Amino acid sequence: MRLRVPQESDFSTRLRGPRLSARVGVWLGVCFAVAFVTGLVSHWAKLPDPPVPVPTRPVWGYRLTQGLHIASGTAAVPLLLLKLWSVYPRLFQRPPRPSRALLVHLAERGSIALLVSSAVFQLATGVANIAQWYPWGFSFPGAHGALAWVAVGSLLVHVAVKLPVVREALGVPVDGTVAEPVAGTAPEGAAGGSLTRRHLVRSGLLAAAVAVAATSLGSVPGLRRLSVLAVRSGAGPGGVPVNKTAVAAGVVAAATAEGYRLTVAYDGRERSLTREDLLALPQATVELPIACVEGWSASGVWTGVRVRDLLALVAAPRGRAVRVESLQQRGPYRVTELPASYADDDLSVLALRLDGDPLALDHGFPARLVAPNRPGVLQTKWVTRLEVLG
Ligand SMILES: Nc1nc2c(c(=O)[nH]1)N[C@H]1C(S)=C(S)[C@@H](COP(=O)(O)O)O[C@H]1N2
Ligand SMILES: [Mo]
Repeated sequence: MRLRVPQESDFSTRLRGPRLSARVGVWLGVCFAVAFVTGLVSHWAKLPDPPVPVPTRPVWGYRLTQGLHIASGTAAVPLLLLKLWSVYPRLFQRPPRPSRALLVHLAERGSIALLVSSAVFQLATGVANIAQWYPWGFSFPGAHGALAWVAVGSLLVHVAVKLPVVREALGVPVDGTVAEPVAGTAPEGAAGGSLTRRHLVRSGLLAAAVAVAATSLGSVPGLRRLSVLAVRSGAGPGGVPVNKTAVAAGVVAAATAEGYRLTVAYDGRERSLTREDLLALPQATVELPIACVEGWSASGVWTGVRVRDLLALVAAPRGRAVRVESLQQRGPYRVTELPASYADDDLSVLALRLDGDPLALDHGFPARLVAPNRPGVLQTKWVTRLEVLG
């Protein structure tokens, strides 16, 4: 047998072709659009000083948008695999002879290469981030956020180039026997065998639904047990999962020390409070979710001192952002900035209790920030200093 490079026409299954690719592509486009928009929302919510304040209502806003972000990204994984399967014989297309047609061909191939590699990069890094596995040297949020623009940009170019083909393919029945009049593609007759294109599209959607259910339903109250592949779905103290533990953050000794103080500072004035002092101040009880960027979320009933009551102790004016500092010595989230809209909000508390019990060490004992409609990464645990910014 002689080995040779295959040609596009060697791939003879009649399932492949524009009618399949276009239909899978539409669903994939929906997933990428949802992921892109919710990703922008997340980026905005994490800005230390957003040009437009992030609304603090609804309190479950980030829970919804980030849940959608992870669900759409997860659904896109099987759909992207099906889409790549449906088009990969085109890798073996012979380029035209040197001419203007070759330049057009290379430009189109180049944009496809960019689209495929950025789409694979986005899904692969997203899944790795959920697993908290970082086999690379770059910052995940930075790279994932930048490549989102590449993916969406090359997706728009791809849709524009393919629009005539897509419209034609969507205009004919998915399994009809109408000849495929699109140049450069193998003819698509009725799909052979018992597997039809309709079955294939539905299988892709079913795989997407199963992937979402297996990973994301843990955040929907009452459905946690359906979420067999969810990360951190085992409920922690008070029904709220634990992300980074006190041991992993290296704060056990500092958080349990007699000498623990919360310091509130503004303009040279400082107040230092023990946990007992904090418990003696007027307490507020709020029901707010922890909504992690990784997609899981859980609601808790938190009791503690309103942030704005603490700021009043040093006579800080309203409308100021607050620097929130953790006992944690290392890590990107040991210091966060609480924009003014949150600092002023009735529902923003320095929580001392969860579900009526003293805060668990892993949930941020002696005190942790909980604010409405706020990304989980910024709900700082083991808080030791609040500094009102000038
Ligand atoms: N100091 C500190 N606070 C932190 C973190 C951290 O690593 N260090 N992780 C954040 C993240 S990513 C999330 S999702 C929430 C999780 O809170 P929980 O573990 O109480 O559920 O805490 C946030 N607060
Ligand atoms: Mo998180």
